[in-house]
Amino acid sequence: MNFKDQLEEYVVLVNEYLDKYVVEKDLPEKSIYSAMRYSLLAGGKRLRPVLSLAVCDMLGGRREDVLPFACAVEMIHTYSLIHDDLPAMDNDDYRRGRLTNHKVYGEALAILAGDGLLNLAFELLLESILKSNENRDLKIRAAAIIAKASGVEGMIAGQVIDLESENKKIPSDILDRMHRCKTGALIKAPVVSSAVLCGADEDSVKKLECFAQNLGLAFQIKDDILDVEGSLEKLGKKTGSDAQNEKSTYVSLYGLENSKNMLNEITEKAVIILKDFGEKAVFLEELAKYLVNRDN
Ligand code: GRG
Repeated sequence: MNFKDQLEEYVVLVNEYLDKYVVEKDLPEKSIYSAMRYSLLAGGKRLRPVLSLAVCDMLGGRREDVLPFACAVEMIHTYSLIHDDLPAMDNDDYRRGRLTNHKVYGEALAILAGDGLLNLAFELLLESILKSNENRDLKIRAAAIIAKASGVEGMIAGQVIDLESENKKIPSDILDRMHRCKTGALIKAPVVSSAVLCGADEDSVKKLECFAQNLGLAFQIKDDILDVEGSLEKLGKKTGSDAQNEKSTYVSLYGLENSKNMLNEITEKAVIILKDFGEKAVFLEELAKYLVNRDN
């Protein structure tokens, strides 16, 4: 299968799973289901679950074992976007090509929709662990990786650094830490948790972790570039917000051209690591290159 068709196949699998897992309910509290689904099923690249599924296929694992973990990460990611867009955080009006959650449902319900998705993600992980005894230790290890990556040693740490570095120039080591935590942790988690679930040996897990670390960094550099060069129509969110909020970014620290060179170099590093996995890594290799040229 060619790259685009394979990518589409993964995205469809994820969308169908999420659509079935988070369903509308005719209950007095039905607005929470509507608010969660509004952001969860609003498109999005599904990069994180796609990474899980691609690692699974590369390692010869079972997709049905990995899919719940992959979708739990996407739910956590969507919660973080809903909260990140709130007036108390980045105060954004558009996300995934539509009005942000709080613009439609109000701030209070948007906070609860984020909380709801975060909780549902862990319900899904626990259900998957409790379902059978098979590979239970691996599933627990995978869930622990996801929990840590989304918590105060991962994504939330990055968000705190981000909030506290508005309107000031931060040194490059703090910028690296911020992005390793805020964006990198939730890109590394689906890769590493999938490798663990598929029973990969420690050496392969380490290599894939290193691949994901570089991919996460490259993804963030591209995100910073798109905030300068992208458009609302293609990105589905406002551009120029980093400059407006006086945020330190790779572009503000190193300039546009240097950032583009860094993006290429770091992507190349990620791709080289995949060589150890041979032919089977071709999708991940193409995905890394595709992300360099993405416009959303
Ligand atoms: C706990 C109140 C509270 C808030 C937490 C942790 C957090 C809010 C926000 C940080 C997460 C964040 C917004 C990171 C930015 C990462 C990033 C580049 C997001 C965009 O990811 P894409 O491009 O988006 O993959 P799509 O829409 O394609 O899924």
